[in-house]
Amino acid sequence: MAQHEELPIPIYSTLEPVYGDGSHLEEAQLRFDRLKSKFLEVFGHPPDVYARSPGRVNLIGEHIDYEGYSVLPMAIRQDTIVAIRKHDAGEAQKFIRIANVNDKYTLCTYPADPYQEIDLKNHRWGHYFICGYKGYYAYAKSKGVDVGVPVGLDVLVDGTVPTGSGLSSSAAFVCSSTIAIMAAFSVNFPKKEIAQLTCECERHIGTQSGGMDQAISVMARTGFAELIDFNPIRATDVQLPVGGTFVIAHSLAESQKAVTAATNYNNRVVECRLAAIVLAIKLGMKPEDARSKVKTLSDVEGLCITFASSHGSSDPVVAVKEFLKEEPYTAEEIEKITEESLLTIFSNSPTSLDVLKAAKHYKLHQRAAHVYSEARRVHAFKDTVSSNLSDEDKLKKLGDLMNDSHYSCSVLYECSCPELEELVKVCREHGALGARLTGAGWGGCAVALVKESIVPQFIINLKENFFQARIDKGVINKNDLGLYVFASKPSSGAAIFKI
Ligand code: NG1
Ligand code: MG
Repeated sequence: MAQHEELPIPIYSTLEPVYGDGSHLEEAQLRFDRLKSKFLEVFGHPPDVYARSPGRVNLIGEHIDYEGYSVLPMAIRQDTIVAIRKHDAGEAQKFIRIANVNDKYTLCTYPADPYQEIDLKNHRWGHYFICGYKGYYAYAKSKGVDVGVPVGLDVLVDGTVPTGSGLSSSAAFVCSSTIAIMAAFSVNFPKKEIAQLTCECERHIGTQSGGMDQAISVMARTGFAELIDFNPIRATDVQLPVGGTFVIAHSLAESQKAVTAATNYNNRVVECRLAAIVLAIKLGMKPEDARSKVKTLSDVEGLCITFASSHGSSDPVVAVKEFLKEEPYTAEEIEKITEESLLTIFSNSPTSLDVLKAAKHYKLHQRAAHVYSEARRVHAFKDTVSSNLSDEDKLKKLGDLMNDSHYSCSVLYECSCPELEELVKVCREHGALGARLTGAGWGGCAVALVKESIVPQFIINLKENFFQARIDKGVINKNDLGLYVFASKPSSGAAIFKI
């Protein structure tokens, strides 16, 4: 039997396979009915087909996917649905019109040109659809699909993943867009190819993201978290121990990653690349080889094995301690080691040049120490799950690993914020076995591992000790609390609906 990641996106004629039965199904049915009537109202025709792709919560493995290391997320129930209609080649309408069920997002119109550049200086919500549009054409062409002349597309979007929350609303949107376009053109590819192509095309938005979010959104299976490996992308089912539940809670600080990329997300990608190059040189690689060959910290791990004979350990964390100083590096200090200016090293990457412009210094030691130790924690998490320990002991150990991960994100990677610190603390004080920020950070959500038996009380405690003050100040509405704190079970991956 083919591995599930080799299979194409499933196509369903009913909602049950994804939305189950009972109240969720009713809710989903209403959502699709509303989508269809709004589509008719806006565009004057019904949609041809629908695609959905879920958000995700990352359980452990933060800011290491772009360094080539495995991560361990699970899909959540919240998702983005894209309804689409393709115009015929003969029709006069040659635009891509993207509407949203939420009036906050006004209609975006783009030319039907798959080779258009995305205007990053003017961020518009529709840009995420265009990422998928460009990605589909580039990939389909490379696979020899006859893509024909570009035609107009009518698109209506309905997303329930909270934005800027670290739950990957962006990947849910890019993946559902790409898959909706494929479905409109009656093309389908293996899931792992779609995971790769959506990862690459989301980079058109200007963040140098890794592939975690798209991989889990496309490849998730109901009931499992997934260990995601890269190069090549692979997903391995991880069955979580019974008796534990993951509760997701929003810090209510919104992280606008596309807007703050130069000082936050992309800054860390650049720092990791510089840490990798400097470390490789310190471990004996020639500067010109390090500059051209070393792209990520995982590329340097092999060199640590040689260093083991003299230092008694091949652990890259030991190499970091030995070779990268704790004080931040200036650009000049790094250039002395790399024997090349930073502007030249990153000359092919405009978004990295933006980082250099904004950066005062570079914390190579801290960033590398986080990445290598976090990569190890992901494997410890996976090994704990499949160990012979009792479920109780497993849960305790998983909680400890999550706490360690948070500490590393907060202190070494500096991607937390005061609201997240407070929330994580409140989670731990009220019975969480472990709690950590999830996703890129700088705002967004925390995830807590909680014994199933105390989940309702735990959520009440979070409400009283974190959210109530914010409700009183009018930051959120009391009736919306369920959107900001909820228990989550591993949900299913992307799907196409012909209903
Ligand atoms: P969020 O913040 O959920 O979009 C981002 C990246 C991931 C990963 C995490 C940090 C994108 C699309 N996603 O997730 O690839 O690097 O941060 O672990 O940029
Ligand atoms: Mg995102």
